[in-house]
Amino acid sequence: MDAQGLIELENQYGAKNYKPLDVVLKRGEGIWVWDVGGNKYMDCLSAYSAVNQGHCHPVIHDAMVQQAKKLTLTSRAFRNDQLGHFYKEICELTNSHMVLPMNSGAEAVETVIKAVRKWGYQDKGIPENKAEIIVCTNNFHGRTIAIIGFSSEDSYKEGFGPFAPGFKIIPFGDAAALDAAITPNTAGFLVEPIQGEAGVIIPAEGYLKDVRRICIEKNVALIFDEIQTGLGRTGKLLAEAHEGVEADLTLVGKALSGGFYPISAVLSNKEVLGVFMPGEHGSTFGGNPLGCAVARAAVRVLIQEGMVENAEKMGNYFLSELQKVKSPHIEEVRGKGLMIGVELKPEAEGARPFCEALMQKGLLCKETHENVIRFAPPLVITKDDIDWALERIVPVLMG
Ligand code: IF1
Repeated sequence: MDAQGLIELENQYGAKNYKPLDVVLKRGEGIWVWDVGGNKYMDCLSAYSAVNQGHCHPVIHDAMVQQAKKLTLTSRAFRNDQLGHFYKEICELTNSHMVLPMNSGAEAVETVIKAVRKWGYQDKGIPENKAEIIVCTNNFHGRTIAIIGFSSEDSYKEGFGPFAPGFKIIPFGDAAALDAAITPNTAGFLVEPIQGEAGVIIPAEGYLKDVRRICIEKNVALIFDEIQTGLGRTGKLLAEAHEGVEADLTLVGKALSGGFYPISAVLSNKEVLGVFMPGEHGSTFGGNPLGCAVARAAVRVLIQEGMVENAEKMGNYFLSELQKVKSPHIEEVRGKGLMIGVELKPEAEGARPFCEALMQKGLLCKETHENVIRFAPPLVITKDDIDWALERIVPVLMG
């Protein structure tokens, strides 16, 4: 069936919760994807940083196939021979002391909300049902009812209320606002080190250090949502490393599986995640042997193939070249590693037409918040690949 036929099937049967570009993809390899018509594109979105290792990485593929022949799911009523290895490897890699595996990023966020609230009641002495968690404006942490309830984006909330109480919103990047917002009932502060969906918003140097200091001083659990910024995307294994800080709890997902399988995790010191007693939390697929085998391979290739260092080097090159583009449409070009945003001026009338023009030239990227073009290719990209992309991006930006 051709692209139009497949699009019509989607339109006939599918919920309309997305407005995708009209490109129907059939195959992916590394940074490249092909549509059903055989046209080739460079993927500059990486499935929102879930395919950092490149599409269909052979080592991760083989790990998945081998495990899928042996054991895929047992429930956590029993143990499996992949979980302990995954725990040890991910904790040693991230200097964590405890881990709780889940499936989607949103589930990891929901998990950390439960853990931090219980820690607040049990260890900090917050009165029952009074725990507060502070978040930032323009946050994106997922799509569940609790999470959209603390979004500052009305379009994510309209029609879905009522929402969970116990959240307070402060401006992103403003450590003084955090200090002022903390009360004796504050259990945690949940923040993306760089806001992705908000349009690659990078806080001023020192912000992460300041919020780390404030949370220690006031005994508030610092939670970094690294589901998008983590696992090499910003040129460090975790974005927190840019300021040499460590959160109390770190959330990872997306590229934790290299795009092969939904797996996420809450990484923590023992003090907070240790609050869970048997039967208090879990999920059918959380910690399953197939997901763990895939994650072990995905993390192994990320490190062994130098993808984190490559993201830093290629990101610096890509960003510096984009910053040279003297386009009348550009407001700002910003980024860290291979997490780059090109913000357009309001008079450019939105980023979507630029993404559609780039698609015609063989490059797939996505607008965010109307006027930002996000460039986030797989971390295996080379300088030649970036030059190929720039040959297409510059004329579109200058158009
Ligand atoms: C969609 C956005 C990106 C995330 C951070 C948690 C989650 C995400 C920082 C939840 C997920 C995805 C969700 C996807 C599109 C994409 C997205 F545009 F929605 F905001 F990346 F920027 N924390 N982000 O970025 O993880 O439950 O999806 O596994 O909902 O359309 P998830």
